[in-house]
This record gives sequence, C-alpha cells and structure tokens, in this order.
Amino acid sequence: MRGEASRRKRCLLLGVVVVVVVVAVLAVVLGLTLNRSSDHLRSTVIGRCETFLKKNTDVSRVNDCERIWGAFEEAYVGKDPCDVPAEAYNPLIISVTEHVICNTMLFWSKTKAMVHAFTDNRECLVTLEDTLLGFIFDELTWCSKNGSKETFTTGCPGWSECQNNPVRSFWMRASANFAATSCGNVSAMLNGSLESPFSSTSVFGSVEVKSLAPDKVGSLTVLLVTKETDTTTCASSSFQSLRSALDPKIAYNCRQVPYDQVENCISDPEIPCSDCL
Ligand code: N1C
Repeated sequence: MRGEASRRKRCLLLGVVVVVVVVAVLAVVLGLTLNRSSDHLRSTVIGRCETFLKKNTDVSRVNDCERIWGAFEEAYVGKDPCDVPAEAYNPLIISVTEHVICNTMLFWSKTKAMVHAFTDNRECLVTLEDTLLGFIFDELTWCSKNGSKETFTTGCPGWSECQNNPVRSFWMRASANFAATSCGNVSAMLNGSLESPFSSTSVFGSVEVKSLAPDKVGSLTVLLVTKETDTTTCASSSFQSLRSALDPKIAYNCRQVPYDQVENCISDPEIPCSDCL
C-alpha cells in the first residue's frame, strides 16, 4: 500500500516537472520569436536609415539613425495599440533634420504605385517616401501592448479596427509635417479612374490639404491621371470639397494627365519631367 502511494507521488511529481519544463520551453521560444520581431524591425529601420543617408550626403551628418530608432520606439512601446495618437510621434519628427526644396512636393491619394514608379527615377518631384521618415517606414507594420516592452510586426490592429493605431497615427503625423514644411507650388496626383478622386477622409484630404501653410505655399495643382475610358474630369464635384478644404490664399489648379503619358515617362527616365505632367 505504502509502495503504491509513493509511486503515485513520484508520478505526480514527474507530471509537474514535465509541465514546468514544457511551459519554460514555450516561454523561451515565444520570447525569442517576439524579440526576433523587435530585432528584425530595428535592423530594417536602422538599415534603411543608413541607406538613405549614404545616398543623401547633405543630411548624413545631421541625422543619427540610433537616435531616430529611440524616438520612434518612444511613440508606441508599452502603449495600447488602439491608443497611440499622432502627437506621440512628435519626438520622432523632431529627431529628424531634412532639407526642403520648394516647388518639388508631390502629394498623392490612391495612386501610390504609379507615383513612386514615376518619382523613383526622377529628382524633379519629391513624395513623403522620398524623405528620410517616409523612406524608412514605408510598408512597415508595428505595434506594442499596454505595459509591454515588446514590438510586434504581426497581429497589429488595422484601420478598420481602431483609428489611433501606431501605423495610421505615424502617417498622419509624418504627412502633416511633410505638408506643413512644403513651399512654393505643390502638386497632388489623384486617380481619374475613381468617381470621387478626392476623399475628405483620406490622409491627403484630412491632413495634408489642411496643413499647407498659406504664407509659404502659392498653389496646389491637382494632376488627375485619366485613362481614355474614364469619365471623371477636373469638373468632378469631388474637387469642390478639395477647394473648400484649401485655404483661399492658396491658388487651386487642376490638370488632366493621360495615363499613357505617365506610363511612357515611367518606362523612359530620360524624358524630362516637364514633358510628363
Ligand atoms: O490616405 P491617402 O492615400 O490620401 O494618403 C496619401 C497621402 C500622400 O500624399 C502621402 O504624403 O498621405 C501621405 N501618406 C504616405 O506617404 C504614405 N505612405 C504609405 C499617407 N499614407 C501612406 N502610406 C500608407 O498608404 C498608409 O498606411 C495608408 O494605409 C495608405 C494611404 O493611402 P491612400 O488612401 O491611397
């Protein structure tokens, strides 16, 4: 009887040990995976930052990639991923120094791929993704959790789940800064295949148009990229909302640009900008 009881005790002890070992292994594996996603994002951010600074030697001495990473983490680490406001990125914005060239800023909405195919080979126009911050964070996803030190790159809330998510708030803040620092005559490439190319809820419509400084920006020209079969024109009622969102001191222009012409310029970087848009 006593032997039976001590065997049961040993079995129970063994069971407890097995459970503890399994839990410990799981914790280590999970911990490593989480850390790996943190480390992976960090190396992507630092790597892209260094690539940008190597190409743009005029700002390489005044920017510090490690400092930028630190200011970036400060915005969202340890916070509820649905409670990161755009202002959380203020320290990140301040940590970056860029030179602005007036008359080159190009905004876009629902034309991202085309715009970048166009600006990648040309210096005449600059989008947010051609600046240090936009270049670093383009297409990346990140978030953390309340009280956590971790960064996650998957399972983060999307635009439909909550508005104040770390990625959306970043683009709102970076876009506001890009527009507020713009000067001279600026343009926006919009999609003529849509019935309403201007949306007042887009980042362009809700943040950038309103952040243009009337004492620095002379005009905003909409470049409406249209295909032959498109029915939307510069006369579209959607541009009425743009005009009412724009400060009346800033002149408004709209020009229809044939899609084929833009495609042609994308495939031949030798064609001068002035012949493209
Ligand atoms: O909402 P949108 O376009 O009008 O935003 C585009 C507008 C541009 O002029 C940019 O300067 O706002 C800026 N911007 C980006 O640069 C950017 N890069 C990547 C805004 N959003 C950006 N993203 C992602 O694209 C962002 O995560 C969000 O999901 C889309 C917005 O694209 P949109 O609706 O075509």
